[in-house]
Amino acid sequence: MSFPSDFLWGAATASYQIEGEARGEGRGECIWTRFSHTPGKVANGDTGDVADDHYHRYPQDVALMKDVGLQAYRYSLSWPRVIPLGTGETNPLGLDFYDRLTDEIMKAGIQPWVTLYHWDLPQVLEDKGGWSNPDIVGWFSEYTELVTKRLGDRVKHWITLNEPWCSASLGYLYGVHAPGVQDPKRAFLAAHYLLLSHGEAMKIIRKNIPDAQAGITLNLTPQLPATAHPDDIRVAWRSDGFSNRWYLDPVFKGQYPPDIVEEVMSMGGLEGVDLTQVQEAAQPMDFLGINYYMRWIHKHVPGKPEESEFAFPSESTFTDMGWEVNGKAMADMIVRVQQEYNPKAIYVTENGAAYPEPETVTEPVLEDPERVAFLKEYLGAAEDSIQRGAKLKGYFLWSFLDNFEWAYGYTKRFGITHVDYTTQKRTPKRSALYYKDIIANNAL
Ligand code: IFM
Repeated sequence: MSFPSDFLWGAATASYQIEGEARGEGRGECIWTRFSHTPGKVANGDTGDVADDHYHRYPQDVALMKDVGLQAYRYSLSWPRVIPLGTGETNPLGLDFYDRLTDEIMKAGIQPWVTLYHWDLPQVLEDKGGWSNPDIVGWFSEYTELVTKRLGDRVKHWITLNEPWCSASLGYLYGVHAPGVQDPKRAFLAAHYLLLSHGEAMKIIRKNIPDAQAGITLNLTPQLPATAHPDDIRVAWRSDGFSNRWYLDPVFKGQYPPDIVEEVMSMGGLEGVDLTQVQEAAQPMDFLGINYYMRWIHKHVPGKPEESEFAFPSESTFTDMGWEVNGKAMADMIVRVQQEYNPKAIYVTENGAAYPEPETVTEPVLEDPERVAFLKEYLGAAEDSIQRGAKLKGYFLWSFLDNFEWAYGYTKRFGITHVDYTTQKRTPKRSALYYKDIIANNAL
């Protein structure tokens, strides 16, 4: 099974999950520093203070990427590392770090793909309301101006936001991610100002880097009915509205999905907000990034119109996150997005799996047969989506390194490279060698 000759093979990480040096080198406090240092919020009390110590070890990590043959590397910039207080004074040490990292990546012959925001909001901005404060559109624009001017001579691929559903819903509705707020009104405001910030950032990228390719990354999750029962179909479509269409419709059509808006307004969400503002989110994009991890299958709960239970087939298998392994559902989602929204190009900007693995490895290669099988299934699905007409142009595996998995701390390992958090030793997993072969052959 081979891929188009220009198919791009990459891997992804994010600043707070790997960099470490979270409290030094002039970096400002971010919401994840505050959240992870709050007892009870993260498994084992883990924090990103040290993480993979990538801030100091990046030359070694980039050399490992080169060994695997990565053609592109998606990393994120830490806003509080470059503007410690969110706005105003910049941190030269932070800007120098991203210069050095970008140069190292390019020296290795790897294309740099930068995400502007992968969840490490400066804490001082959260203290002023964070993503639910309309002023954040201006704050984010200031940050975008700074980093696009600084790196735009070298970085030509930009992603504005990573998974705004997670920032808004996990951060402000369920409270399981930083800043740990549980307030539906703030969650809908956060989603709104994330979308507007994306729109402004797109304009700034275009202005400062005319030859840039830019887009947004959404985590898209098929929400499927368990049966043809109208109530199963209804609850599944409602979930699709909240998790997928709430972001797809604004960035492609400049409006919220009408069925969901009605429900949100009736709950008092977005009260007093001019909803037509969301037209600004629909800036022309060169690509859509899709982060794909799982599907949900909904069975309605009699008498509770808004609730559903998850109903997976008995033969389903699951990763260490409890996420079902089902490559076909990813292909279906990519094809659906192509057909319904017609993006110019699609990249899978994250896909991968966590499986239980030891803290310490003594062998030269750690065997991870489940991840190898996972990759085989999902890359087969990626190829299938191309056959079915999707303009899928590349795939970024999540993740290059084991890392800080948010509220799960270091208990979940997604890497194709094992990290021993005591010694910081890196060990390739079999999946890294498997991926290397696929890249070298441009085929499964
Ligand atoms: O680790 C995360 C990443 O930061 C965002 N997408 C999902 C990954 C796995 O949970």
